[in-house]
Amino acid sequence: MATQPFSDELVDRLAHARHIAVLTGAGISAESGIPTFRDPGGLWQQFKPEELANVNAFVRNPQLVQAWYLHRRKLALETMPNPGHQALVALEERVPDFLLITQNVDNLHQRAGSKKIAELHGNITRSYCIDCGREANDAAMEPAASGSIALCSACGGYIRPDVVWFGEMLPQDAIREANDAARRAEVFLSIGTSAVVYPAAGLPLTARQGGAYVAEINVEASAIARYIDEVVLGKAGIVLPALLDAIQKR
Ligand code: BJW
Ligand code: ZN
Repeated sequence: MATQPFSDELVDRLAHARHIAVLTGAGISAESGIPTFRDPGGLWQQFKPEELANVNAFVRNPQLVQAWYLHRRKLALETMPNPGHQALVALEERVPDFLLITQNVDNLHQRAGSKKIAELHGNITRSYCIDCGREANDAAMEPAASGSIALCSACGGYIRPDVVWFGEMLPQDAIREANDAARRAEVFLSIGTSAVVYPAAGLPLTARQGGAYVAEINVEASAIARYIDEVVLGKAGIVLPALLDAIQKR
C-alpha cells in the first residue's frame, strides 16, 4: 500500500477534534476545471487584476468587467464539485463545531452540500445594483454578453457581481465568523490557497496562535508553509478523500 502523504498525528487530531475550521482557495476547484488565479495558466496570467477585479476598472469599463464575470459564472455552473469538495461535506457531518471558510466565489462547496460556510469573497452566482443595492436576477447580466452594459431594472444603475475586489471590505459577518472559528479551532486546514491575499491568509496564523494544529493541503508549499505544523503535498481531490478514509478508520 502506498504511504499516505499526511501524518498519523493529523489523522488522530482530526478524528478526535470537536472544533475544526477549514479555509479553501481556488486550488480545491482546479480539479473541477476552474482555473486558479496565480498558477501558470491561471486567471491572472491571462487577465490583469487591475483591469478586471477592482472597482475602478468596473467604473471605467463596466461592460468588459460584467462580460468577464458572466463568462466565469457560466463556467462555474457548467462544472461539478469534485471529491475534495465532497470530502469536506463528510468532515462537516462528523464534527459538532465546524466552519468552512472559503475564498472561492464559484459556489461549488454549496452545490456539493456543505452547510456551514463563510463566503469571504462573495459568490459569483449573485449580482447587485451599485446604486440601489437590489439583487439582480440571473438574466440581468446577459446584455453584457452582447456588448451592452447590464443595468438595474429598478433604477438603471450598473449591475456588478457580488464578489469582493481588492481594496474592498470583506462581508463583516463572514470575516467575524471566520476569525471566531479560527480562534476556537483544535485543527485548522488550509486547502488550495497560495495564502497571499489578506485578511484570509491571516486565518491559519490566528488559529495557530489560538492553539490549533494547522495543516495545509496544496500541490506546492504556500506562503504560510513555514509558520504551520504540517504541509501535505498533493491534489486536494485525492488527499482529502484519503484523509477522510483514514479518519473514519480511527
Ligand atoms: C492546488 C491544486 C490542487 C492548485 N489541489 N492545491 C499589502 C500587504 C498586505 C495586505 C495588503 C497590502 N496591500 C493591499 C492589501 C490588502 C489586499 C491584499 O491582501 N493584497 C495582497 C495581494 C498584497 N486585500 C484586500 O484588498 C482585501 N480587502 C481588504 O483587505 O479590505 C481592507 C482594506 C481596504 C482598503 C485598503 C487596504 C485594506 C480584499 C481581497 C479581495 C480578493 N479578491 C479576489 C477576487 C475575487 C473575485 C474574483 O474571483 O474575481 O479573490 S483576488 C483572488 O485571490 C480571489 C481569491 O479568492 C484570492 C485568493 O486566491 P487563492 O484562492 O489563494 O488562489 P491562487 O491562485 O492564488 O492559489 C491557488 C493555490 O492552489 C496555489 O497555492 C496552488 O499551488 C494550489 N493548487 N491546484 C490543491 N489540485
Ligand atoms: Zn438599482
